Amino acid sequence: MPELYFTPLTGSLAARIACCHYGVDVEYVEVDLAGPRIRDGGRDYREVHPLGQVPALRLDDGRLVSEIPLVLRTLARLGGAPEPADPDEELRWLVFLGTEVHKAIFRPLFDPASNEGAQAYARSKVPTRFAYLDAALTDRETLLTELGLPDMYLFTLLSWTRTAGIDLSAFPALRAAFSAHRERPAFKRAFAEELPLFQAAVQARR
Ligand SMILES: N[C@@H](CCC(=O)N[C@@H](CS)C(=O)NCC(=O)O)C(=O)O
Repeated sequence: MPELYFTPLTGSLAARIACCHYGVDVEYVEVDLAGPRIRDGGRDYREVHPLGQVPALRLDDGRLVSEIPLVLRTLARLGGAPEPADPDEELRWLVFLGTEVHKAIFRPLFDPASNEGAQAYARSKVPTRFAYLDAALTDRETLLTELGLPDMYLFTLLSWTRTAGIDLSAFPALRAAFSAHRERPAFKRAFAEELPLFQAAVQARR
């Protein structure tokens, strides 16, 4: 069975949503990013992924798949999902979310090594990036013509907005898509599975 290395409620949540949505059986292996260590047994996670980042997916043939766009696409294929109707559009959204939103906005806001200047820079990017997403979602709830991988990644990123102090009220379509995703069974289940793990990890750090 493939192994999915994850840390609760981080970017790897998108991968768990994909597993739930496409019915992919994986063994979940929890990583404490502070080490980074594999929580059970304490092995240095960099032996698995030299960058120490989650998600990472160990396939049955031993290959390690990393980078959220590829991890998600690989999980969709493992689950037997049809290829996307417009693969370029899927790639465009996954890369946009990874670079313009995940790394440009949330990383500087959450990284303990960040500073006020980096955080102000990240916040300055919110209006244009979120307005761009809002415009794309104005007459539909999904970034592609149907529910797909970009929505799983977007939901994951939006689940951090409250903690990051980002107000979604100026982006009604984005907020509506977020609310709709929250009710979808796979999204709901993945979040519900990770929340107690997240709370336990926070507790263990105290
Ligand atoms: N480019 C990577 C970024 C993944 C990423 O930033 N994951 C975060 C959790 S949300 C992480 O592992 N942070 C720890 C680190 O970067 O050292 C991807 O797409 O998978």
